[in-house]
Amino acid sequence: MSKTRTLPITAARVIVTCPGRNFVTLKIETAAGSYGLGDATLNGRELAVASYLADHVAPSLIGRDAHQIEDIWQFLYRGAYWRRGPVTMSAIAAVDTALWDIKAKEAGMPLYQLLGGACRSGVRVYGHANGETLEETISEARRYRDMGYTAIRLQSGVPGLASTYGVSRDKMFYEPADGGLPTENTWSTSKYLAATPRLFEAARAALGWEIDLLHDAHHRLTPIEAARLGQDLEPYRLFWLEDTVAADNQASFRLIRRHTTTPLAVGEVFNSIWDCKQLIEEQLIDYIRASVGHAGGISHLRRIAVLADLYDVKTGCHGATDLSPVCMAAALHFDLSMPNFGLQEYMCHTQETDAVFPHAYRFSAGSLYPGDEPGLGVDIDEALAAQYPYRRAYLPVNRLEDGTMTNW
Ligand code: EZ4
Ligand code: CO
Repeated sequence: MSKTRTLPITAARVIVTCPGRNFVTLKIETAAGSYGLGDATLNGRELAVASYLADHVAPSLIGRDAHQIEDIWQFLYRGAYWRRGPVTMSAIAAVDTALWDIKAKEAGMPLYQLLGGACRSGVRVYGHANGETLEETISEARRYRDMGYTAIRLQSGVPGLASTYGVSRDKMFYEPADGGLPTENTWSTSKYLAATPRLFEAARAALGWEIDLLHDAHHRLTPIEAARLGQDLEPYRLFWLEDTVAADNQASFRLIRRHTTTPLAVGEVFNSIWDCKQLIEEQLIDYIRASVGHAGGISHLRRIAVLADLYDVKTGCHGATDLSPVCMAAALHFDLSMPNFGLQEYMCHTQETDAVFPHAYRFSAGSLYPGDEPGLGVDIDEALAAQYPYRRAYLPVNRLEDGTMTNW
């Protein structure tokens, strides 16, 4: 019997950089000279995770065996006493992702091979078409179709509202964290509910039925409003309707589900299996959108996906620009290896971001391919990263027209 080889962790460093937007990256180094990366970016709360990692997690990692991914996960989760929450779980996710990166590099394999191998040839993604007007949104959707996308999310300005979630000036890089202090937006559910079915009616007339269409309500509805929107959108056969309600109360999806056959997706803000256990077990959703970066890393997201598979729920990982290329690469290895993969969100990063995080993954004909480099296939150029210091940035907040705070 060969003796088990240990791989002591020698360093765990947090790198904060802002190549157009803020990213927090954990770099774990081993005694063998190998290293791994994990994304620890939590949009608008970046430095909280950076401190959690640098001040509390990193000192306790030194000397541990980098190969013991599950044990380290349990050590960080159970050992903190204080469980779950986005800051904690983003920090654990970064450690977990970096350790999987190391293990795959040590094995000389792309990560998806260690996770069981590819279940499909590539990872189908959806792009984001958006515009101030319905016409502009549809012409953006045509542009995405011309780029090869086979699934497109449509978000449009709402007549009577000055700004809407998902609509941006820069058409390739939607960046909601737009202010050194939170921007105040105004919201009207009745205006939105009137405009949205018209958008999809026009989209089907213009784009036909071959393309998959998606939409994100960004947590702004009550369950009965969500049920109404789901019904009104049924004729347009959405691939999914995302985040209709804030899912704090998982049972609230029973009401939505009772009334509509529009497929439901939720979970980009979830950080553990406990946020979606009831949603999955009662088959109240069709796609679970939890991400590697916010839901405890590859190890924990696999648990969620395995549970989901028992109930015919597929994965639909969050993949907005605030998830770094490290997280995107991790998502692709995960997606490729899971039997119940559904669809992956993909928003390109800026050239500045791609330069800081050189990566092997590539887009082709509507899908992403993680590449075959050992590990995640993504690196960080630390010298370049250091040229982009952190800039405080906040997500917007939202008020009803009478001034009441509501969900953004
Ligand atoms: O608003 O990631 O589906 N994607 C989304 C995103 C979220 C941002 C918040 O940081 O809802 O655009
Ligand atoms: Co969303």
